[in-house]
Amino acid sequence: MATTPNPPAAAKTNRIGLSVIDYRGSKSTLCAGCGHNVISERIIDAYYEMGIEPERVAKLSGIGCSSKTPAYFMGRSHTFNGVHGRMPALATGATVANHTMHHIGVSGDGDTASIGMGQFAHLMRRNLPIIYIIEDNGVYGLTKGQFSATADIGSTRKTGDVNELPAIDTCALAIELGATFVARSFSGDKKQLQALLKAAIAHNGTVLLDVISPCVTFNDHEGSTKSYKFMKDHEEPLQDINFVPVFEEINVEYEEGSGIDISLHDGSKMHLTKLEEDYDPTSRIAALTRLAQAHEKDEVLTGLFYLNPNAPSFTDRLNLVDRPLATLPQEMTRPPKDVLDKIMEEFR
Ligand SMILES: Cc1ncc(C[n+]2csc(CCOP(=O)(O)OP(=O)(O)O)c2C)c(N)n1
Ligand code: SF4
Ligand SMILES: [Mg+2]
Repeated sequence: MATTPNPPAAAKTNRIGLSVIDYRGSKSTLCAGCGHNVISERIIDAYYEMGIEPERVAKLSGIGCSSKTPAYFMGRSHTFNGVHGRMPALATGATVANHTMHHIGVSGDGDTASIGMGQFAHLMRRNLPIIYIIEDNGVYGLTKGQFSATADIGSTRKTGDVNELPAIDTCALAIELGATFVARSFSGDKKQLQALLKAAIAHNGTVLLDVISPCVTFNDHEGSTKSYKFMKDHEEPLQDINFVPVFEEINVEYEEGSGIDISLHDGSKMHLTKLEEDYDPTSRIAALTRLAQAHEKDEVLTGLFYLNPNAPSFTDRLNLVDRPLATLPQEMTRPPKDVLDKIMEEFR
């Protein structure tokens, strides 16, 4: 007897009716196994799960393998791939021009901590509302694996050369400079990275997310401190992070005193189960002290180091109107003729 085939299962959709395919980009041209590809996957999942319209997202980047990745996620979003180290200037302009969009900047450790350092510092001190991701592999991948400024002292290249300069800790710097959500993760830590990205989307202010992202071609060997093996052996998570978006009910019950809850700008919540007693991520001093201790102990600390959900962002301080500046009519953007005439009179 002929049987009727089952109809194909409907694709799963998020709260705005889109499927995860709607958040994908072009096929990656990066090396197979590159940590950057995994981060793109997490970004796709995070925006899909948060139900953000892709058309409401602007992606900014500089130059490097990492800076190429915005082409590989959210193909329906807006993208500007700029000059090496200049993503922050682009991001500042784009954010001020239309702060009703979600802005995400992707940079590399070279793009940020070498040529882009000046721009990075000023973006952090302004608390611009943007997610700034550093895909951190300790090398300039695109130009064939020179040490970057985040390479740890004593780490070796494949050729055996030893890095003799101390690393710049971009997280410590970001906290010092004024960023209001500062975290480090590892491309191989799916749960932690996903929770941090979703919380980052809910935050109003600068999110600096440094993600250790091994370069399988130039920096994944014995002796490297940014390899998959080194990270698997040395990652020290500060907390177990659970994120509950504002549109979902909290259905996980936590034992009293098992951690801390933090409310984010949009009403979403983070529950941090402490793996270290007494760590307070709302204290800048605690964060800077703990990062300094991690350096002394050669630990690769990950997790949420610092969060201030209440500080005004750059666009709050500017008191911008809630619409793109380019759509404002002339009557709102220039003084009327009689006022201009009066000013001109004063110069006669
Ligand atoms: C003004 C300028 N200087 C130098 C370069 C060469 N360059 C291209 S990418 C890059 C470094 C990229 O390293 P990183 O940001 O860590 O990205 P990765 O490739 O490791 O992801 C350099 C030095 C350039 N493109 N432009
Ligand atoms: S060279 Fe390194 S950073 Fe660049 S795509 Fe290949 S693995 Fe990734
Ligand atoms: Mg790099």
